[in-house]
Amino acid sequence: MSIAEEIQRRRTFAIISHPDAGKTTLTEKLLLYGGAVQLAGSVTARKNQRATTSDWMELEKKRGISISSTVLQFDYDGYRINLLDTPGHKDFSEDTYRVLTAVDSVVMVIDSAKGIEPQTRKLFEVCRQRGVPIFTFMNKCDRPMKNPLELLDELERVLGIGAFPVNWPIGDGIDFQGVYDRQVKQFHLFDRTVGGKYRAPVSVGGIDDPEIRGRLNDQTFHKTVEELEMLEHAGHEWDDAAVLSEKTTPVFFGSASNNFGVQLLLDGFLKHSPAPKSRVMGGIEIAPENPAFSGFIFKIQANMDPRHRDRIAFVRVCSGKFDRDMTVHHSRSEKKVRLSSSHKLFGNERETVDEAFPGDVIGLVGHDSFGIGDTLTTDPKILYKEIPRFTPEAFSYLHNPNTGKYKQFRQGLDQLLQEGVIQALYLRNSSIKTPLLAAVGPLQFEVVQFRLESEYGAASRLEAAPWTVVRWLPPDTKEDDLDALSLPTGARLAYDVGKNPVVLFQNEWSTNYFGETNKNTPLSALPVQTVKE
Ligand SMILES: Nc1nc2c(ncn2[C@@H]2O[C@H](COP(=O)(O)OP(=O)(O)OP(=O)(O)O)[C@@H](O)[C@H]2O)c(=O)[nH]1
Ligand SMILES: [Mg+2]
Repeated sequence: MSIAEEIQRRRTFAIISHPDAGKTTLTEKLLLYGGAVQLAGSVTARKNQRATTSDWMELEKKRGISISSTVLQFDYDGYRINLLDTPGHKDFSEDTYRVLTAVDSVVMVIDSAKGIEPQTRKLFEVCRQRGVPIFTFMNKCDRPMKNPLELLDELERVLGIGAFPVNWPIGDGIDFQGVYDRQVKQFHLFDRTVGGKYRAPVSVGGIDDPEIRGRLNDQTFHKTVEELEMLEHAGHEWDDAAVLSEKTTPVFFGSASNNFGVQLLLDGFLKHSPAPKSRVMGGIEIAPENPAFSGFIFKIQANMDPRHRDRIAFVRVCSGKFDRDMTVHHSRSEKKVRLSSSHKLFGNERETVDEAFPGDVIGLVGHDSFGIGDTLTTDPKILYKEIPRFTPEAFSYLHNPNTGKYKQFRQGLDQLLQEGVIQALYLRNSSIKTPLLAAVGPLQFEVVQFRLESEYGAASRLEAAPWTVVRWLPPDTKEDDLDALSLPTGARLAYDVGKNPVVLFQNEWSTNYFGETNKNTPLSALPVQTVKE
């Protein structure tokens, strides 16, 4: 296969939504229908745990929510799929937003009973800004749902995107029986399977098929036919160009937990979603066909596999071909490094990979100098600046209650900081050695404490700090200038990990007051040099 063909068959996408809409459930079902697992939940069922392939962390199993994104690579129908399941909770949105830099399209999952929820809306905006095409899955049609026409209307009204229904739900709630494929004008009526572990048996037929008609009661049949006529009347056609330019989102209905509509989503998505395309960086266009290998690190994760206890840097390949053992330029250190330990990823399972192409996400092990955002390339002129930063809004001290475990505590915390699980700040002129942690949301503290304990055997104790706002000072601010600032009561000066000076404020009011009393010192919500160009 030529490189061009390899690129064309790659599909790299994320599943996004508000918490609990069913992303992880849908991920699992895509694996089932994609032939990557034989039995939904099987990877972990073997170990007698009720969990999914993509929620593999202890804490995720315990809380039933995703706290970290997961990469799953598999082959299906000639495609090489790189699927990324993301956490929905806003406290973990930094992780989700980083993933959005690494994908070419997304599947947005909506709980059909709830419609568009706040976090979905935010993620949608990010996709739109980045020019990422969006496919929509209206999930949980097996529960009392909103009127499907209303759901389409909501997409157009709330998100301002055209909605094109690819299939249509037949009945809802306990009467939900399947979907109508508007492309080929066929009913797909499914049977439920126990726990949705196996593919749902399906009968397929046209509107005149007596078997199909016999399975539907008069009310459901007539309602569906009426709605379908209305849709026909509206006269929209599938328009690939409108989807790729984010003007329209194709909408699929179904139920992930019952496996209804999953196959149609998978096939429709693969056929119409984009292969990897060029990226523009600093005015230069880097096409995937560019002979130079290039990619960037969008995520770092340690201890994925308790048997290995190492850290993986996740790289999105953007151009050229990756070969195991190749030597590349590493942007942060400006050094040449040899990439020997490379893996393809499937949840927390990994397998050595010898080559990879644009669109692929690979895991590199054993490079302590790699950080989030770093570019790896054979052409040092290529430099990606993709990774977004977030402004922390929650601050806490993290104490080590057990001095005998100082080494584990420190080592664990350093690792988690490097992963970007949380940020650390250092108070200026302070004798306190206790780390001050800064998070986008408080659940991040819980993750740090849990992982310190379970992965490093280090207990910890949180103590709330009195600030709620952090602002960066101009990076060239001198120590003397810092001394000369007039700080409102309760505010403190500190440094971030990059030694950039920041001010911590108790509240917005105090932040504004600083602005008035220090008119020549502009504040910024993010470190100045990393603000996206
Ligand atoms: N009735 C019904 N329940 C569903 C369906 N799909 C998922 N669920 C349930 O919804 C709950 C949340 O599902 P998840 O897949 O964990 O949701 P998520 O979007 O991954 O959640 P986060 O990752 O924490 O944001 C679980 O209890 C699922 O069993 C569906 O089609 N119908
Ligand atoms: Mg999840």
